[in-house]
Amino acid sequence: MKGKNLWVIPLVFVALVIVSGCVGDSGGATGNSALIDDDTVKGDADAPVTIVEFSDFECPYCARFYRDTLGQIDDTYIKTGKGKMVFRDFPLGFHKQAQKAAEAAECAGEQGKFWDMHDMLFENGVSGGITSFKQYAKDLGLNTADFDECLDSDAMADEVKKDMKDGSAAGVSGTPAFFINGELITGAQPFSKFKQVIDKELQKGGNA
Ligand SMILES: [Ca+2]
Ligand SMILES: [Ca+2]
Repeated sequence: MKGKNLWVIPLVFVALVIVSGCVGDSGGATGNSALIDDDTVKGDADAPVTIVEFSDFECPYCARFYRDTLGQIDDTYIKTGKGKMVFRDFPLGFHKQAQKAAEAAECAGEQGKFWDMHDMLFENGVSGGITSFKQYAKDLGLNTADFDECLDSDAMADEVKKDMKDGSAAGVSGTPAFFINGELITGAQPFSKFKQVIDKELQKGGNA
């Protein structure tokens, strides 16, 4: 009798993962902490806890994380120097605007405005495609000639692809996915989950 109910637990787990993230079809080995790469860091570079996010600007769960959780992580850990955040690209193939949106953020990053474009893309959406990304660049006061050239020439395409490849190799199969000092958290989980893992890392006293 007892044994019959055991299958319920893995099923519930799978359901939780599916409802809180955009699921792709890649996958691989477990994560490691050497995932910062060349991507823009938010916060103190020497902060003891490193949060690497793999994200897709077209994934509603990534937008949910941005809306509901990132601000709390920022206030509690990043602004206080305890944590730093690195954003890496994982644009899923069935999200038609996601690749170019990722490139748009990187092109803005070339002008020192990565996080501004990141916020703009999550707040205003990506359905307008390249036309709207160019408008966002204008609204952010970027050099639009340089931005448009960067976006139109696919200058950042390989950088975005490399992020995705690294993510897959580290075990990411959907978005958002996070490595907190190397520990993988998948989906748009509540702040309490991040707090639990980050606090554990802080108690350890630094980089894992
Ligand atoms: Ca990168
Ligand atoms: Ca990137």
